[in-house]
Amino acid sequence: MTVANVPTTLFTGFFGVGKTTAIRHLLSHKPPDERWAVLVNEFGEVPVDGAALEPDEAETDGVVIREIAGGCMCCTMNLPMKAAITEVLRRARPERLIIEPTGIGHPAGILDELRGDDLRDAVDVGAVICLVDPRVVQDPRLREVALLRDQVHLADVLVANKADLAADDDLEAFDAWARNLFPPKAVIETTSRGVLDPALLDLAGDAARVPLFPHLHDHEHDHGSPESLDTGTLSPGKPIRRRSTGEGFDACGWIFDARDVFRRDDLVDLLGPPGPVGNLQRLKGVFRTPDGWLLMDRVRNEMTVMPIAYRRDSRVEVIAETGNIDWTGLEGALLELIETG
Ligand SMILES: Nc1nc2c(ncn2[C@@H]2O[C@H](COP(=O)(O)OP(=O)(O)OP(=O)(O)O)[C@@H](O)[C@H]2O)c(=O)[nH]1
Ligand SMILES: [Mg+2]
Repeated sequence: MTVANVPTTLFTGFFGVGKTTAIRHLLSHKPPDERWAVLVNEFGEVPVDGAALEPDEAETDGVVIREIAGGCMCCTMNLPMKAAITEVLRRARPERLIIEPTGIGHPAGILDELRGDDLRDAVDVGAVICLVDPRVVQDPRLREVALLRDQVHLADVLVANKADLAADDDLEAFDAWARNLFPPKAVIETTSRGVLDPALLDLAGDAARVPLFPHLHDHEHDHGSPESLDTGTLSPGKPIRRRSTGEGFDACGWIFDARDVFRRDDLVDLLGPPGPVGNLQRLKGVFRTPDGWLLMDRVRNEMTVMPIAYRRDSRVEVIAETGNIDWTGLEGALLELIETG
């Protein structure tokens, strides 16, 4: 039996806007007897979201999370994306599919793929949900970035997330801007921590929305090496390192042996804002420290550090505008934070 018409929702939005947070919130409202699949594409080669998304043991039931690392799902030529969707549909046979592209994924390419010959019958694409940070609206430099404009333009549902961090005038500006967009949005929401009405997943999308910049995703970039990350060969003090580039951004990720233990406070000083690392867009890491395993999550100059259940290895992924970070220097600094003896 082939899968057919699996309700599918695409979450778009720039690096760190809260896509995964919103998906986690929706997963926590999943009816217990349903099976959902989540496909997450990360820009860098070292996936961290999977570790962060791993639900508590009790919640694992009925949720399948699949990560596609190292790339940009937006490329129409990106066969791994199509293969991953096909595989997750066939193997997990989910009753719902949620897709999170990278922060710089162009939704047009993904939507073309989902509505194309190979997947059209398998999935039923619902409303496209785009998250934005409302603080961006008053910054024309950011608001006018073509990719962000297309993420917004192709969305049926526009959500201002991180309302808790925005000033009242940011939220008012967002509202005025969102209501003036053409064609109009089906739903405009303001929220914090990705709290969204699960009914949005059943909202129909408007397939007639077309991109303003259709050629943006005809870009060239380096998807890095397709080789798998073989963590079986890790040894203490000798991390695996992976780089990828594209769209004016560089990503570098490391995976460390689980026996490497990092000095917690020095780690926060190194990787947190303002920090010596330089101007970065996004940082996600899980680290073993003497106080336990920690998740570090930084979006530009905001960082949170919290305990995490993941225990397999320490790993970190950093994304910055091209040329902003000395990766070898950062690797050296990380290695110096490993406790010895
Ligand atoms: N203060 C605040 N923090 C938030 C909110 N939503 C998400 N965050 C935090 O912002 C950070 C990024 O959230 P994610 O959900 O990982 O964002 P994302 O869009 O999936 O990020 P990428 O996949 O890396 O592009 C995390 O530390 C979240 O806890 C919010 O409404 N308010
Ligand atoms: Mg995410």
